Amino acid sequence: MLVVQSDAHRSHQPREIISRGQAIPHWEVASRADALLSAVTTGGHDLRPPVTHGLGPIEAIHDKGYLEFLKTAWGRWQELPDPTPYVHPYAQPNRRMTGLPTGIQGQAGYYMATNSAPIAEGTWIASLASADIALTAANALLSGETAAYALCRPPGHHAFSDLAGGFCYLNNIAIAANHLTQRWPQLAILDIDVHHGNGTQSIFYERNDVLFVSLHGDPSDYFPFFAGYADETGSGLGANKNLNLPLPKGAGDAEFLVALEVALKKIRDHKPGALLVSLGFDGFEKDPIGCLNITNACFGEIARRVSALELPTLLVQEGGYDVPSLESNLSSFLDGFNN
Ligand code: Q9C
Ligand code: ZN
Repeated sequence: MLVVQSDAHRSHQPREIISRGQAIPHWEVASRADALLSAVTTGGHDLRPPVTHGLGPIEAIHDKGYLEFLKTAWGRWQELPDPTPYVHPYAQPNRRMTGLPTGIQGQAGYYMATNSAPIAEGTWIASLASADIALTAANALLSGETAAYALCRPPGHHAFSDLAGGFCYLNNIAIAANHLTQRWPQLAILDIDVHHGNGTQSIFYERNDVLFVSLHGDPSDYFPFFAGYADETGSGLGANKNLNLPLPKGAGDAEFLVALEVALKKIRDHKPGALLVSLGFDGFEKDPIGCLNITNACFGEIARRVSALELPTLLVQEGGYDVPSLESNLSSFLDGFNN
């Protein structure tokens, strides 16, 4: 399979996130990409670097003020008294107040939905490269490849048009999907990361061209908490073009595969010209922040069923935090996809 990857992600090394009021080491680390790359090299896949696409396709999805914030936040933060090397939000807007402040401290809260997407010195550069990886892999489908894997880091599915969150800054899969609508007027996104793809859902919620289907841990007691419920089905033109399949905490292969069949039927009925997959391995049984019990073999079975749709398919890397098992989980998926 054609794989797009780059080393640019290394400039994004935020040290910690705030979890339950405590600073803990960040889960989304550079060694994740090394482990995923090992699977690609041992599998003998065809590696290529990303091509720079500029801001055009990114501005088609993201708010201008948000992009300006991401680009300048770290430098502006350094001008605060006693600056820290990572931008973290302090006060955030909510149901009762939503004004847009001018200062960096207030803007950090305005543009960051969670305490788990800090901005390091190289976050902007790495995020741009990650979006370019998805776009370059998308272009491979335009040139006739039947499948491509975008080894994106940082991940993207929790990023909204104007919000970073949950380890994500730019929504790589949304940027790539929007780019592909020039060629395929009907697309589908299947999100199998253990967390609901709240950013992606929001971006396409009122569109009828891009169907969004997500399998994830039940958000009633799991991140991202405020979206991912079964009654979120799309609105306006997008009515009935959003499907959430929340799974109970601890669900395993059998329950996941039953939900996957429901997802695949919804996708077939939409008649997409191509498919994009938000590929997370954090549903794995040993994932340190997961809530499901998916086995290594099941990732291969998921891939076999997805590839049986026989659609041009773009695989976009999202989460997966048990670093020692990432290589074998990606290998299982890529092997299943090719069989
Ligand atoms: N105690 C992705 O998988 N919550 N993002 C972490 C740790 C945030 C996951 C809490 C999880 C975000 C792309
Ligand atoms: Zn995740």
